[in-house]
Amino acid sequence: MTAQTATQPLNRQTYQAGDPAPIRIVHIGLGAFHRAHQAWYTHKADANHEWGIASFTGRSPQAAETLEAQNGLYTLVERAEDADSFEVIESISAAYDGGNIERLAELLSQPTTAIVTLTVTEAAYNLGSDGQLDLTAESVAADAALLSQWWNASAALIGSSGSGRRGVPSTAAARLLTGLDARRRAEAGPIAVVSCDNLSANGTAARNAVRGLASSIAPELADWIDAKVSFVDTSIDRITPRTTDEDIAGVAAATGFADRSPVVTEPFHNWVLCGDFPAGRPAWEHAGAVFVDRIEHFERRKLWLLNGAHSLLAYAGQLRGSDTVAQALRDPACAGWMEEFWNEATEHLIEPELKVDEYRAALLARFGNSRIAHMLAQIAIDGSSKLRMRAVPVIRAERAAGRPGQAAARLIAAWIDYLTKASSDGAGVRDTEAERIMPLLALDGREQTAALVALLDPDFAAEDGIVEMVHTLRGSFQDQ
Ligand code: CS2
Repeated sequence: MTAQTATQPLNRQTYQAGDPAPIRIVHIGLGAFHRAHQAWYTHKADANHEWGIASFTGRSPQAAETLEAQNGLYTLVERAEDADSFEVIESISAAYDGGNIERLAELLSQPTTAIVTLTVTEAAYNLGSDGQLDLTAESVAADAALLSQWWNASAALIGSSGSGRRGVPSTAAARLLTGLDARRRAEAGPIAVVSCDNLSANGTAARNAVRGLASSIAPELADWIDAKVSFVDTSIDRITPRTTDEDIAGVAAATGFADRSPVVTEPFHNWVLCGDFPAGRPAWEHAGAVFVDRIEHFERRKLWLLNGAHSLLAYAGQLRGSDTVAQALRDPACAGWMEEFWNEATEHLIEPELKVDEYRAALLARFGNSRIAHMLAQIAIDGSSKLRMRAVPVIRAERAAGRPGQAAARLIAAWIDYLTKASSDGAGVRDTEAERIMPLLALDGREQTAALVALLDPDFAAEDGIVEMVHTLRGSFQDQ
């Protein structure tokens, strides 16, 4: 696509947007998905501009700097099979570097701040296979030591007595805990924390991460969290690939605004939420969000059918030479394995309101949208934490029903084959647990399979037949 000369930069003045809405939502994890999802829902639902978002980056400050230069505005490109449509999203009132914990604490100390949303990736919760915070993980241990030091100096994590305080916690849980402690001391009242990451029981996962850290520092912090923080469970869905330079040029050509940070996403969107918002919330239902009393079955449908299939295509597809989801789906072998995996998972998605047939048909169309270049390499990252949610539970459910769970085991086999290939051809292992994975890749044959299966679930390695089944499926991806 060739860009016409963009006529003007994008900001609240050039776009003639109103003043930013007052900040009532704090987000951690300013990335494309957040901007295609929670920020879009808020923009659509908040006609009176009452709910502004302050969005903090996860790691580097760059995304915040780019967005701040545009006063929080960006273009959302909805990419359908036949055409793009463009809309400027106005709900982000401010963007900050995630390391700016003083600002985070300041915002959470305000009683008007009602919600913290999170998109920090599955791996960033640092939970062990028992679902509890892994206090031995290097980043967690470092943050626990830092926060304990601050606490021991002044019985507070941040604030007036902070002179001489050094360092910034790196994990999302530690940053959030610092902000929550400021709220506790300001007596600013209860608040909702809403995880929007692809974890089953993501509200409990967020609680385990934050409360686990709190209780390692001081019991009163954990007690305050128990009394005042509502952890909301959600199932979130919108396929959002990384923005490319071509997308940036396309937005300039189509809109006349030189947006340096547009987001491209599919037309489909879904948000299911379950839990309390003690300090209020936007009417997200006006934008299509659904509030339910029971969410587990919706989570399972999304994590298994969409995300599980994504991971299967990511590993098997790349082993067979595909680069994108749409390409892998056009490969009959990959499409067949995906259907087999869906058939297994569907056995355990029995609630009629899940409308699994419709959901599967819609997924085929969504995955097949070849105008969305969803890179398999992007999906393949952090397989260890993803497969614990996407493959392990399906195998468990199948075995409880007296069947082997072979199609889900194939996903694990594809992951291991992909890892061995990536490490031997020099591409490297892109996984937060790479340091644990790398030595296992030096093992041979069945021993290697057993070790990697055990990394996903220690019980599996001990259970009769699972390692064997995975091992037999290995090496089968390139020959069909
Ligand atoms: C994907 C998800 O990268 C991945 O692991 O499976 O990001 C997926 O695209 C989203 O969950 C869709 O809602």
